[in-house]
Amino acid sequence: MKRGCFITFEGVEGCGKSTQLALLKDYLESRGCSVDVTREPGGTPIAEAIRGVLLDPVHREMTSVTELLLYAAARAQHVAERIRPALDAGKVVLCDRFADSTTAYQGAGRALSPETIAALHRIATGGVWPDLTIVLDIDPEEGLKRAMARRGLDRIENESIEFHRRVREGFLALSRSEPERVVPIDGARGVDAVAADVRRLAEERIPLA
Ligand code: T5A
Repeated sequence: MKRGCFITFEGVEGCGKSTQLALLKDYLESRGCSVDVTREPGGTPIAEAIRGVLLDPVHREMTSVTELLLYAAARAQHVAERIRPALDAGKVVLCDRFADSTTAYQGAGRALSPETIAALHRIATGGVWPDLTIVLDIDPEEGLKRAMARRGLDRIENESIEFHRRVREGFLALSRSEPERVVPIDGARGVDAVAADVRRLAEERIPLA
C-alpha cells in the first residue's frame, strides 16, 4: 500500500504547534485527506503514561539520561503502535513534536552526546522519519508567557530561560543542517499568518486533489 505523509511540528514551549496542527488537520480533511493527529510524548496508552512521569513537576530528581531514555521509550511505542500503521494505511500523520525535540531538548538543552541521541533515534523510530518538519520559531520568553497564561508550567517548562534559548538554537541548527526537511517559520505573528505558511508548506508535500 502507498505510504502516507508524515509531518511534524516543533519549536519551543507555547510556540503555537497545537493551534496550527488543529487548523491544518481541518484544512486537509476539507481537501479529502485522511488525517491522524497525534503527539509526543504520548499518542498511545503506554506513551501517555510515560508522558505523565516525564512532565510531572514533582520528579525534580530525574537525571538527564533517564529523561532521554523515557522519551525514546515513549517514541518506540508510538511509532510501532500508531505512526507506522497509519502511514502504511496511506494516512497523513500530523505529530506535535517528534525526534527533533529530543535533539533540541536533550541534545542542545541538556548537552547529552549527539552520538547517543542518534543511536536512540535509530532504535526508537525504526527508520520512520518525517517528510516535513515545521519549526514555529519564537522567542522562548514569549512562548513561556503564552504557556503560562494558559496553565501552570510542567517539569521541562520550569527550566531556566538559558535552557530554552539553547533549545531554540537546537531547532534552528537542525533547519540549517537539513533545510529540505526542517523548515522554520516565524511563529511570533498572528495565528492566520502562521497558518497560511503552514498550509503552503504542507501543500508542497501532499498531493491534493
Ligand atoms: N520534550 C518533548 C522533550 O524534552 N523531548 C522530546 O523528545 C519531546 C517529544 C512536551 C514537553 O516535552 C519536551 C518538550 C516539552 O517541554 P507539551 O505539553 O507537548 O510538553 O508542551 P508544548 O509542546 O510546549 O505544548 P504547548 O501546548 O504548551 O504549546 P504549543 O502546542 O506550542 O502551543 P499552543 O498552540 O497550545 O499555544 C499556546 C498558547 O498560545 C496561544 C494559544 O491560544 C495558547 O493559549 N497561541 C497564540 N497566541 C498568539 N499568537 C499566536 N500565533 C498563537 N498561537 C497560539
